[in-house]
Amino acid sequence: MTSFRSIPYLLFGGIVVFQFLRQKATVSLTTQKFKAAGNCGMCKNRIESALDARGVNKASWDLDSGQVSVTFNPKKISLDDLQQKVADAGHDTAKFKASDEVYEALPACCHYRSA
Ligand SMILES: [Cu+2]
Repeated sequence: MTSFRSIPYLLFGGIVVFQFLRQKATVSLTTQKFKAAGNCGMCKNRIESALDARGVNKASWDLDSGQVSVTFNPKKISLDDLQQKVADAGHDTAKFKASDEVYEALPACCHYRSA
């Protein structure tokens, strides 16, 4: 039988469940920008493919500004993870540098580092 003493617990439990459902319902997407080095349309495709990942809603790289604009769910993937993916594909970002090995393997037209 439900006694008065259990009411605070029921309320607390109700709040926990409510907050949980509310979090589930609100898919909080964020759009962030970061610099990524590149030269051409092939770079654009490579950068955007690298960002085709779980938690990413859309991503585009602008050739003129060298800026990536990415819309993602921060609960599923972090901005650092995204920058790391781009660096892994061969493109230096604001935060991470591509390894020389990956960079050298890019087609000549994509070599954005000055000699
Ligand atoms: Cu390129």
